[in-house]
Amino acid sequence: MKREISIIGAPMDLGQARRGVDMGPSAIRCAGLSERLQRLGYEVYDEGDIEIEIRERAKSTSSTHLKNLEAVAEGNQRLCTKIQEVISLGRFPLVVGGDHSIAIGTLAGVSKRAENLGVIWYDAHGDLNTAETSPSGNIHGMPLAVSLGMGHPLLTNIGGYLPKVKPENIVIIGARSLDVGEKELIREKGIRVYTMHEIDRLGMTKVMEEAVSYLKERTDHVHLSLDLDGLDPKEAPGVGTPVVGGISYRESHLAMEMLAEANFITSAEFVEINPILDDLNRTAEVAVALVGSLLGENLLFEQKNLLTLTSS
Ligand code: Z70
Ligand code: MN
Ligand code: MN
Ligand code: MN
Repeated sequence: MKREISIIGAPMDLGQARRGVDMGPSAIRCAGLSERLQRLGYEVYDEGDIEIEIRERAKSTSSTHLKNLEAVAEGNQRLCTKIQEVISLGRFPLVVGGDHSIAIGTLAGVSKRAENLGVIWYDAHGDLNTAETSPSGNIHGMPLAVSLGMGHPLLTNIGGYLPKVKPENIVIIGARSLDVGEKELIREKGIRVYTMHEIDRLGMTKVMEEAVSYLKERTDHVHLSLDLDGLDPKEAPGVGTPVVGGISYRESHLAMEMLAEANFITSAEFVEINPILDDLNRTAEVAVALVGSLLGENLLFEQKNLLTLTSS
């Protein structure tokens, strides 16, 4: 039986202020996502895009400084429902964004089947702000805190349960821009973080070996949430919040290949690609190449078996 993957587009731009990130799913499709996966031997179903309110109609109605709160919550509830549908068909959910606020819906969708969901958060940022600590009111800076059950109830209750993930089941990789409140939360909750300092010091090989064995010990499913701004902006320029000194293209491929070897990722999302800010469609092309590595391109090259992609 062919392994099945569902591509789900989430053209969300309401979790932050810059225009254009809602075109991310289209840019990734143009960069050849489906074809890449088909060539690897997967059966690919493109589920199209989740409906997201346009910015012009998304004005927040409640008294909160969280930008576009209701529209972000509604889009994420739809994403959660879609993901649960895809999982019930036995397919691997591959979500393409869209700003990182969509991880709220993705995690709500994927964590229902898990006893102990593991999360790899590949990002320059921690995305661990709450309404109280957020310097911006941008919900894309909050999805990991929301998934821990911290934040506005319209967001934490998506899917009808909380929390989605336990702090000890999270590994953050690539962090180099953490706000004060995020650092406090990381310390208080004991979240495992590999900042750029650790990546430089240990090397990506060791970081990934540690991350994989740490999560294998304690989780039954692992979701990869990859924000393209985790990479260095020289190699992935089409993002809304570039931060210098990031993970290289080669280190990122190595990381994805090691995840493929570990054969334990059961869902993934690639977010924050903004084609308006890009150098042609380079960042979407990087994303598609990383998806290829995550889903076993190098394994095929070495003539090992392709991933099992168990979704149960
Ligand atoms: C900042 C905030 C953020 C992504 C920027 C930035 C958060 N910590 N997340 N770009 N993907 O506003 O909360
Ligand atoms: Mn839009
Ligand atoms: Mn992010
Ligand atoms: Mn980021």
